[in-house]
Amino acid sequence: MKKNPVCEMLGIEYPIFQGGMAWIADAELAAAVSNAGGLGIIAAMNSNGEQLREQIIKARSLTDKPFGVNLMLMSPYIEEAVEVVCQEQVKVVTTGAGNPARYMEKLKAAGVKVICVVASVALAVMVERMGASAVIAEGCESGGHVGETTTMALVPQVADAVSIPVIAAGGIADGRGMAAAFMLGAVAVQMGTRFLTAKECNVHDNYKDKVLKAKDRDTIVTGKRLGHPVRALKNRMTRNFAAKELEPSTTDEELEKMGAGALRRAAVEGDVKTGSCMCGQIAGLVNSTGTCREIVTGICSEADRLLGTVLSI
Ligand code: TUI
Repeated sequence: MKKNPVCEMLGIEYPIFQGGMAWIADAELAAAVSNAGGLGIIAAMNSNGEQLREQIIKARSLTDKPFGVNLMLMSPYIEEAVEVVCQEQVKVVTTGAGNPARYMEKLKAAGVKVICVVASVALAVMVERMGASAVIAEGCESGGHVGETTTMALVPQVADAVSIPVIAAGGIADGRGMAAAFMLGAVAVQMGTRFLTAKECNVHDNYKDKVLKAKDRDTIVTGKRLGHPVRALKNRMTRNFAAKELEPSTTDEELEKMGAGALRRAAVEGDVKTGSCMCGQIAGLVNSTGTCREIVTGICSEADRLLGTVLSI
């Protein structure tokens, strides 16, 4: 890889971020990705302040490379999480699932770089004005909480609208995806689904197996009615949810209750029938495990080779 603005800004070797997946992206996964030369990211979503601090300290014991924390803005622990990342002087945070306006000044004053996940050009422009160091343009191919625009359409429009670096996410799991993202104007990529099957990922084996077996049309988006659409693998839970969501007699409270705790049930307990296996559309391409090092270096060398080919035409 040639000189890269995101690598230079963060002091990492390869322009690959690991998505901050709730209940999954722990200190061990983040440290493994950082040790491989990418940016590992700890999910703060499922931790209170002290649990998050433990994860940050654990990551520091496992790697001397930079890593980040993902602040999920809908988390019940968001205020505590912001406090802890400032106190612990975490180098970089990513924000997602909302507008980070309320926390920008505090984070920046503590010297924390803020990189915001955006699903629209409007939010990208807004966070640039608020002092974000970069944006992650995440298309609706992603797993978990999704916007409405595809990566192919979102990334070039965001790249044209902002001057800060753009990281592409959603539907990327190999060197072809990374090279394509670069052609659209991104200078780095973030991947979640690809790291679900990594050797160092502690997600339950039942969840990993389901991702490994998934085909192209095996994900579905539910929860649109509640204002937070979520992409996950089709199973009993999502089929049931999708059917109930269409029934006018189902209340929003009933739907919220069905969704509550579902990700933890799948990711931690391995209940992949009644739990939610959040995962992106690219799962059909993820057919093997591998170490984080194999994933990061393999994808970068494939992208490098492809981009070289494109550039030498
Ligand atoms: O946040 C994610 N993905 C997630 S969070 C999550 S945890 C969860 N658990 C249960 C129900 C719902 C979520 C699982 N996956 N990705 C980042 C992301 N942010 N994707 C889309 C957005 C986004 C969407 C709209 C960011 C901002 C936005 O607009 C905010 C505004 O107010 O303008």
